[in-house]
Amino acid sequence: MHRITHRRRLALATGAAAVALLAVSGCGGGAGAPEAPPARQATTSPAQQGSMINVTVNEFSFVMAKRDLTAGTYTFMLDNVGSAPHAMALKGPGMGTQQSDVIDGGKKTEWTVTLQPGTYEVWCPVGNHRAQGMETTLTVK
Ligand SMILES: [Cu+2]
Repeated sequence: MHRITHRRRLALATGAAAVALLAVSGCGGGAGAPEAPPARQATTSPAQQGSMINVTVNEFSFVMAKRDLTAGTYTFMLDNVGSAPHAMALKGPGMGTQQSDVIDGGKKTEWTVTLQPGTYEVWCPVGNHRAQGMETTLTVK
């Protein structure tokens, strides 16, 4: 009788997994740190020629978006949000007394003037509106 023992051992080779290292190449500083953006100044836009200024008129108020200006040419965008007719009058250096068109309630008009340094009176020349509060002042430097 023959007993044949047949053993085989399989040597399992454990393959070492190669870990691929991603080399981060810092090449010459091409991709540098982000540069700080240029500083921006939050300026209110200085008065330029033809600057528009919103003016809202009502019974009985006179509201200007800006009342401190520098000398130059301005277009007043007059918006009558009331129901009575209104207008805008100005009195000051270099212009004497002038006024815009009178506009009915719900209408708009534009009025362009050139202002010099000084203080201007602003009011509504319709009826007795000025006495009822439709007036303000404008300072030009
Ligand atoms: Cu008025």
